[in-house]
Amino acid sequence: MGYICKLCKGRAVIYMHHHRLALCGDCYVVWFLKQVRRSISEMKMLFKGERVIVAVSGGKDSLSLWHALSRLGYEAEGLYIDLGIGFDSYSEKSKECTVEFAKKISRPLHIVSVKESIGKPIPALVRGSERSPCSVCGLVKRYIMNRFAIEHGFDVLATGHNLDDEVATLLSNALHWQIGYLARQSPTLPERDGFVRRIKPLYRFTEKETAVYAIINGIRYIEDECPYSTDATTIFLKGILNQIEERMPGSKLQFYTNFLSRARILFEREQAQKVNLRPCSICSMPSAEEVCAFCRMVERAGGKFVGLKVTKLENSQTDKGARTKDEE
Ligand code: Q46
Ligand code: ZN
Repeated sequence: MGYICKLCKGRAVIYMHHHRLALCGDCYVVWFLKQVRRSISEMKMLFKGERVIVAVSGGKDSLSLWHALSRLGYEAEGLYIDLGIGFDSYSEKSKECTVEFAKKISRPLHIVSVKESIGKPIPALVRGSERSPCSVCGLVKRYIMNRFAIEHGFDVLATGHNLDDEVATLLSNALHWQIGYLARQSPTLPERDGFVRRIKPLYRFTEKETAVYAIINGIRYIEDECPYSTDATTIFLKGILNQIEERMPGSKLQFYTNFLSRARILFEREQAQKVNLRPCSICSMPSAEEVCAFCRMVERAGGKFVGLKVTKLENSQTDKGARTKDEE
């Protein structure tokens, strides 16, 4: 590509226009980890002695996040939700990548099966619901992640959302002026009754940057897109945001970080009085209504929640933390 690493003067593997920074593979990994550490500390994501669970999907973002947290010394465990999406064996392939990675870094992996827990996999729930596939899937994943973390004594739930995900969500929420969502969009969502703290330590990295981190570290991840993602609005919005970024480098990061530092508080204030949570009359998880959205959707789709069905792979720790490709 012709760029020289700014730190060691070696051959650069990435040039980040918005940071005006070119780095070689080794320096990039060091820089990436430093940025993750900075986000964790600045956004008050994790504190000493807390138990953290990483939601992993087999994709580049979540596996890179688990790798980075391990490299930084956090003894994070993994949670994989088997959605049962069978087209192109999507779920099978993503599970395979996750199980392989968990073994590689010798960390415990918990697997929750949607089909066993609710009686139906995601495609069947989608057919029985009037929501869009991603809305059903998102609702199920959020519910399972939070419920699992609470039932298993984790303090913090980490997800691999990157800058592109966050900016696309921000734009979508702003287009519809979804005040409630805007008030809650943050890299750190503090814990409150019935909810563990949720954190997004990769929120400053673009998709390309997490992919480069995964590739340099020899992480095998699922490259196929979820078959339902083809009609997702998010992909459309990401395309538009990439065009804006091309013309005005740095726009995505600025849009999001300025929202966090200057605008979010206004929506938060506006929303503060309005949310009144109580236990769902069916499952007892916190809900804004008598019956929570998850229980309503499951009932409508003809499923039945029988409790989380979890399989745990111990992957006993023989090595310390995750290693980079070069260290293997
Ligand atoms: S898995 Fe689920 Fe995503 Fe597939 S159905 Fe949509 S939400 S696209 S991250
Ligand atoms: Zn409920």
